[in-house]
Amino acid sequence: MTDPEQTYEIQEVAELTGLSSARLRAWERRYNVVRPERQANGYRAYTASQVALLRAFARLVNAGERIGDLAAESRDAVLARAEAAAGDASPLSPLVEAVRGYDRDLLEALVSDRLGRMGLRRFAEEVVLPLAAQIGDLWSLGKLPIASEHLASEVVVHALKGAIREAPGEGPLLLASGLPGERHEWGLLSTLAAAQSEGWQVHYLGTDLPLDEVIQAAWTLRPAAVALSASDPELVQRNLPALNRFVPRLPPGVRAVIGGRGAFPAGNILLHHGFHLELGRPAPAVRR
Ligand code: B12
Repeated sequence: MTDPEQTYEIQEVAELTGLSSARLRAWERRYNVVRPERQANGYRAYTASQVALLRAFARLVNAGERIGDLAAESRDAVLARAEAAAGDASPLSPLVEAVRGYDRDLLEALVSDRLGRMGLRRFAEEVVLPLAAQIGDLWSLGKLPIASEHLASEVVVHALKGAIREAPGEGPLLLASGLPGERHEWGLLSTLAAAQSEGWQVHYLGTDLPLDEVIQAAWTLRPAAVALSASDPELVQRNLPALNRFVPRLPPGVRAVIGGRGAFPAGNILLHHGFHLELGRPAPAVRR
């Protein structure tokens, strides 16, 4: 789930931490909070564990601490305090503890409780997405074994799929799938949860699906839109020849949408080939 080779540019880090690029540069210059390597083109290349550390700093600064004081502390002390602060305040901490303890029964019970109380859309936005970030951070910092992440994925993905299927909706049909080679489902399923609450009728085909299969399903099911998800820009590059031919091969009038963090670097090319980058609200005119 985390790739030690994977690096992030400063705009991505700004998005992931909520710290502006200017602030990231200032913290590096004045306090040496993290010192990213430089790519051949001179751009900063942050590792996943540096991003996790910056998130810990950001959390404590948002809680009123001063960056100058924090920078003087050891990194382990900052991480421990950020984690404790998150644990005290966060409604997620019981879930994280269940993940850490490999306690599947408890995790399932907590997930089903949150889903029941919050409804699918809020559950996706307020539990699933922050939990993904927290689990990703813990893993990057070597504080969570892969088996714990797998347990979390099993439970969260199962809950999202079940809830989407339980209330299928009656609006225009939205077919969805992850690109060939894609294994991440949390982001797409959370997006589908939001789409469903806006009136789409969602049909999730699964992830890592050949694009020909998606086209074939579209001809059979005649959706109003098809949504593809890609977490990694390299995956988009690899699939680019098939993506470039994708939209004209769909039945006429079907809106093709591609999203996920991997889609944006190739955004202009994808737009040029007929993709939309936002799902949008279902137009009543295309309701079935
Ligand atoms: C769980 C997990 C896994 C699980 C996934 C299981 C499952 N069934 O989903 C497994 C173990 C399979 C996995 C594998 C890997 N993972 Co992983 N994984 C995660 C983790 C912890 C959470 C899952 C996740 O999907 N998160 C991302 C979601 C929440 O965000 P998102 O996809 O961007 O989606 C948002 C938007 O983009 C949008 N969106 C998404 N799709 C779509 C589609 C449309 C149409 C629209 C409109 C919007 C939209 O909706 C979401 C809400 O805003 C994250 C950590 C984290 N911080 O999130 C890492 C993470 C995603 N993984 C990562 C990596 C590097 C990998 C591996 C390459 C590791 C490896 N060396 O093998 C492999 C790749 C496998 C593959 N081929 O896809 C990196 C990705 C870095 C990047 N590319 O930017 C992350 C961020 C961890 C990190 N910090 O390095 N992983």
